[in-house]
Amino acid sequence: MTRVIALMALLLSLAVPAMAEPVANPVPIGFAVATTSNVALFGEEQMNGAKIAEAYFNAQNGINGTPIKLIYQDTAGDEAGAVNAFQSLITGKVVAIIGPTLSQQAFAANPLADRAKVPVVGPSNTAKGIPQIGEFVGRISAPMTDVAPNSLKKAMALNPNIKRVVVMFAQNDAFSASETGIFQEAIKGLGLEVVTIQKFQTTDTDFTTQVTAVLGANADLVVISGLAADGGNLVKQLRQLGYKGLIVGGNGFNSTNMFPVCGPLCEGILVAQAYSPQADNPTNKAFVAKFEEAYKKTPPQFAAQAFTAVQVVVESLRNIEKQTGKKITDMDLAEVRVALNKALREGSFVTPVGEISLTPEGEVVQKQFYVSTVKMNPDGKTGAFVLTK
Ligand code: 1QQ
Repeated sequence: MTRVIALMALLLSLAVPAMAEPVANPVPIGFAVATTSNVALFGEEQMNGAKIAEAYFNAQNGINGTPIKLIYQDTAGDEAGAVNAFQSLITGKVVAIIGPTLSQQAFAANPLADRAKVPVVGPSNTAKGIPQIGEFVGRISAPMTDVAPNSLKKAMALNPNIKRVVVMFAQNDAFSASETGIFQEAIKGLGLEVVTIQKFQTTDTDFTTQVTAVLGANADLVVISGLAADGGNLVKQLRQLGYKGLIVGGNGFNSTNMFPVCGPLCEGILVAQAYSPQADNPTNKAFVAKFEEAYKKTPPQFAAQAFTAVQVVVESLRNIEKQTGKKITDMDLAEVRVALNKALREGSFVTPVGEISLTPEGEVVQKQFYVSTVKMNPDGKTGAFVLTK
């Protein structure tokens, strides 16, 4: 008898690892962005977009009747913070992770999720090489190869006499280093001359050395790849010390939270964008209306991309239920993670950033991009991205 019990216990213990671990109800989706540090200038906009998405999709019956729950984790601004956030979401049994904020963080944290077979949807990672991190890594944020050069063409249309270009970039940030390479190639492709390349750090606050070099170079155009805090201060000091020409900012300038940093001196910066609040599709109209109602302002790109990331996860989970005839919450977590990674690459989604899909490698396919000019309000702290004609 004792031998039978011992045998049964042994069989049970052997069976445990193979036993299905169901997905929780509501369905947990990890959302890991920076809500502290300088990078929170972006993360705050991402959180705003995510909260609208969570309420919106749950009001639309969630996953065919099962609600979703975003599990928020602060990544702060560095790699260690992103790694910790991802680790805790993976062990916290989420079906997918949306995040992190920076490409710099993605290169450190995404391999963890990839090894655990947890799909990652990058909401704002635009450096070259992100989808190639692994099979479980994808993004809905268009790479700067597709987006950034548009702003240079607009700058040339505004000032056909541009010849001498200064390029500046934050050398300690993977996105900025990637984007400046794309800018430099595009500048040469347009027949312009890069007269000097100036480097800085995202932690810098004093840019006197770099600005002096810009003024000495007699440039018609300054092209900056940095993040919102450093980028804003750099623009401010360029203007204060007398630079009068056009300024093109990269994706790190795509936050209205940069406006209080350069204040009235943000006026006129040109920025290429992967989102326009004016985009004419039903999801964007609903998103803009909800966002304006909640926050009394127009949604910025990072909020729209955060909403989009939640949307592609929700719609892919719905698609899995449709295809299998099973409820997500009756399925095994590991099985759902794998099925979700596949479904993300098979769907087509009408989102605030337009109709998008992901390639098998996880790269976003997006059709439309925009260029906007910063217009500051008389208060000198708020302003808007106005589509450049
Ligand atoms: C990246 C970016 C940043 C500007 C996101 C906030 O594009 O790190 O890839």
